[in-house]
Amino acid sequence: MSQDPDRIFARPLAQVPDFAFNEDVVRVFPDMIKRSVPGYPTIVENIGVLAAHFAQPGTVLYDLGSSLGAVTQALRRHVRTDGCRVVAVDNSSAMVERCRQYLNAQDSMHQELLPVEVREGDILALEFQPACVVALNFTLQFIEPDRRLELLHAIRQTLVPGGALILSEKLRFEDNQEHGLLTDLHIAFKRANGYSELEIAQKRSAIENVMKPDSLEQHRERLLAAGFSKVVVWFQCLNFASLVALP
Ligand code: GEK
Repeated sequence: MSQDPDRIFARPLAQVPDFAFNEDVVRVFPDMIKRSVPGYPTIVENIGVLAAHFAQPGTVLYDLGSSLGAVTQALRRHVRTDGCRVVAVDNSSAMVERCRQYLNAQDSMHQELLPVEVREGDILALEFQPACVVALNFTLQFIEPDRRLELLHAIRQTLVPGGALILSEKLRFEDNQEHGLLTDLHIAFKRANGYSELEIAQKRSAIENVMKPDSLEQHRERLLAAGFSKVVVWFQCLNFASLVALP
């Protein structure tokens, strides 16, 4: 499978359209997310490690907003618990189609992996089965802000005792100086990964209407309001963090 370099915003665009998870993005997605999200490979691999800790026999592990299934693959590398299965859900048909190809490739190279089902659909409309692990890896920030609590509530309801939600997000900061510094450092990270000033500026304008980050305080409050009992930050790099929320 091709792993094309991300050049989507390399040329000046007369009008920058809103960012969409279409075929052009799917083609470059592994390169794009690695060069844009500090800590992404570490987060993905360790979601597998964390999931193995929380896994409970006979339950489901969900990868919500699965894109190309990087988290699903990590779950299948690390979790060996009896009777578990993985359900990956994304509402981009281009992502789902390519994700299935990646998972077929994983199946052809490894034995005894957890069974997996990739569904095309809206995670807001999902009928959940009892789950031990739900991963929202950089997905909640793309959900309409006024639907986020409802989704977290549904996840809380579906988690079995001993399970966990793993939530990774880009953060905004309530302190202006902290927000400004971490934003500048994130731009430096992207520059160091080969993105030009034009690419950085055009990507920012494409994404600002579709991706709405919250602060850590908002996440904590909302998770507690959804019925979670404990929220722990297990990873942060610049303005990107991953949390574990316990039922
Ligand atoms: C990874 N988790 O590589 N229902 C289903 N999918 C959705 C919805 C929705 N309502 N809204 C957005 N998506 C992945 C990365 S990317 C994050 C996740 C990023 C999907 C959308 O189609 C996209 O594939 C994914 O959520 C967000 O670990 O690109 O920054």
